[in-house]
Amino acid sequence: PQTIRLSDYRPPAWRVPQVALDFNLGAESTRVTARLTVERNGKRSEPLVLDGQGLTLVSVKRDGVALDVQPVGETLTIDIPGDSAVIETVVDIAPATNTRLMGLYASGGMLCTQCEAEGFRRITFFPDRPDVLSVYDVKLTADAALYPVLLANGNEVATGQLPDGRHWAQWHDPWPKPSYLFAAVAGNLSPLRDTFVTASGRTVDLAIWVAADDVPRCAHAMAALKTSMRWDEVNYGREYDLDRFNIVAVGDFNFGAMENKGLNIFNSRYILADADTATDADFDAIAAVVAHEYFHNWTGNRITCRDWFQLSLKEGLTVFRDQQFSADQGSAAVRRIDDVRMLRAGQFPEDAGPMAHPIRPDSYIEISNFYTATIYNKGAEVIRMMATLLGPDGFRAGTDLYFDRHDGQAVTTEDFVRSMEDASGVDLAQFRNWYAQAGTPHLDARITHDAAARTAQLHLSQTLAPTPGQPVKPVMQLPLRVALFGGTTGKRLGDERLVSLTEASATIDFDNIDEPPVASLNRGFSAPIIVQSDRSRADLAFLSAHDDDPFARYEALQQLGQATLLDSGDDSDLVAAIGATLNSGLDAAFIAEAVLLPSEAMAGDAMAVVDVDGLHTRREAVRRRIGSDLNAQWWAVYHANNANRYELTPEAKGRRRLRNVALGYLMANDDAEAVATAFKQFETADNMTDRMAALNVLSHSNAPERDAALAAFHARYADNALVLDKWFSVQAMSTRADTPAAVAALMTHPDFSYTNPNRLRALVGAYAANQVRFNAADGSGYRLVADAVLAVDALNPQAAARLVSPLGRWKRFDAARAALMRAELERIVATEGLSKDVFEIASKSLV
Ligand code: B3K
Ligand code: ZN
Repeated sequence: PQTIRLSDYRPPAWRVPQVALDFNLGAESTRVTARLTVERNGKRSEPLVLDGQGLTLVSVKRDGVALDVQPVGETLTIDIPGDSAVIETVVDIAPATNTRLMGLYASGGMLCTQCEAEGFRRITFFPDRPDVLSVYDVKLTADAALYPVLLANGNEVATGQLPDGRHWAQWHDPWPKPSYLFAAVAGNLSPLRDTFVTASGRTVDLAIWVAADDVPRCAHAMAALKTSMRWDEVNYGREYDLDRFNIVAVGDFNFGAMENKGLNIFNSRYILADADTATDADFDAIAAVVAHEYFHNWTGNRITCRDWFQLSLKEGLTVFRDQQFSADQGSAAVRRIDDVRMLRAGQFPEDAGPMAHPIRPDSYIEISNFYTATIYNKGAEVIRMMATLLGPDGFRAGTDLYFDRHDGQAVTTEDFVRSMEDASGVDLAQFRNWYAQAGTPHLDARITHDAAARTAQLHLSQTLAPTPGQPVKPVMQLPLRVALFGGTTGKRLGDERLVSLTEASATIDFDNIDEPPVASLNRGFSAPIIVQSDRSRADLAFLSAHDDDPFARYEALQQLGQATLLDSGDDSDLVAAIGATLNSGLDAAFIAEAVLLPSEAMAGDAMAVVDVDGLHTRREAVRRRIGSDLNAQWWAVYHANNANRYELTPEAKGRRRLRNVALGYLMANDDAEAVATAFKQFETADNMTDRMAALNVLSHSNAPERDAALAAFHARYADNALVLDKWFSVQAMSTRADTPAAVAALMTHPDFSYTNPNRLRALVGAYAANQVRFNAADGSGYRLVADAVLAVDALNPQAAARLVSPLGRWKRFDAARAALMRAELERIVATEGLSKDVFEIASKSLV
């Protein structure tokens, strides 16, 4: 397969200011007639080259005259003598057999589209690239009984009935957009409706479209939509720009959701929620994804990407915006902890592995493989660092200038950075390395104290290891929030400082330091880096009790936990620090996160070679010790946070979380009272958070209540696909030794399906994240995942490719496991007819 390079970018030879699409819809066969008004872009003499994939071409006309042309491979080339023309193509497509879920496909009786990044070419012939912006007129015609609702981007301008039982709707989107933002839906759907009055007083009709039974489960998503619309007006000065905003939820969807202009299409897991079926984490994720897609209306749609190498222009910025939004809705500290946990779990391993790429990559084989934690989550960290360096006013001036300057354009990350610089006067020359460099910088920090001179010196030095294709690294600019605490008084010594480290090493001086200081470093996780310091276990325990930055306080306890997992020594200081945190009187949601041990994956990332079994044994032993030494405290926490009535407030969510963390520690020793308590909670819970938490702790247990709970859960939710996903996941993530066999059996369960991406991720994706059981020494986990990759690749390459990366981590493991993982990667690469999606990840993983 061909490698696409950023350095080969050229502007399009033809522009397409107008598009008229006419869909004659049917699940088995849909006819698409497209009329493109094309104009030569400058003086280039090239023909018009249109992309098309899997289309059956019926006819082509140029200015009304039939042409005798045929596609070659995946392009259709049309000669145009003058500087403009109207090109009309007619094609047939087959939604019902479209298992890739790209282009127009069928899901649960409805027809819907997914175009980003390159799905529009599976609907019609088109220059399917983000720098071609067009105004769309779309007519949808379909059977009125099967598809009573017909939706497309923008505003509905006309509808009508046909004598044969079919009907039609005509939609117009006044905002020029790239083809990846096109959307259409036909289905038997019911709306939850609402309205929103914008800052300038326009009323917007809002609707969330789902199956009739699901309408009551849309209220939370609707509330989140309205909150995010207001939030974007207040915080970024961005108002919605159409009279309608539609959201459709579908059961078969390759990722979370899609920001199509005025017609967002969502994976139903990010829309549907009620107390009985969704956990607190689900509710939070729904609000975050609804906000994210809404925020794309400005960061992505009004200003879009010039080419797909610029993907982080819209994704990093929009993730940053949704993180800020979520931080404003509840505990900002806990939200930051979640964001960093996700970055460390998903992005740091990527940055340290074979697929490491900068947030602005230089090349790709398949763009779908680059919707990564690096582009999204590290991309958001890069925006956050600029916000830190510019300060709130400078950053807002920067985004204002960006919206002003580039509205209606398809631009680059460089355009964004220049707006930031021009508006604030801050020089970001060195900072730009963050866009071009892969890898996670390491920072070494040591503190020295001169008691006589009453000064302290913080010695900092940074390194960035080579990554594939980038053997030599430049010095990065690291914005570091630091503070010192007095080791005797426990008080902060002076103000927090923002240090901008621009050299390989530097010493920062502090005056008036009268007691031995302990350094609080990278507070708020101000830079997405790995910090190594000479702080002792006592220093970390001290910070976990005294640091006044909540993230740093959490981090101190996590680092103490990490140190405990990595050495076999005494763990009583950790137990004491956790006990003290439980008694700190801090917010329950914060305590719940702080007292959790780092995951096995997190601890493994810090080892030269991951010791799969040793780490599991050690972590379980530490957990049992925390569970038994603090037994009385855990019971007290468990009972003190027992609500008698379910509420969805931040306080109630925090109490549920802490109570369920306590239940986890109580279950660490599998004692009878804890098992009985968990089972009772499972049976009597009035909400999914508590029911699922109980099922989760039971899933690791050998008690008979475990199987009883799993059976009851399945029976209760047999008709709810989203809840059944949880039933699959909880078994795939069990630490029990029989999990590999259990997962193999679940692969043949009647409710398992290779074609539904949620179900696939719930079972196979969850299993691949179960460090101790996926990495079973006999290689059975690797074989199971590789078999799944090959089975799914024939149906849905994007979904298959996502499952390959766990195998690509072989360098991190012992020689025996590495050989087994490589053997599976080799088997995948040798398979005939492999998609380029899977080929790219598997072949790069072998290097
Ligand atoms: N922009 C979409 C992602 C599309 C993924 C294509 N492979 C969702 C989002 O980031 O909002
Ligand atoms: Zn996005």
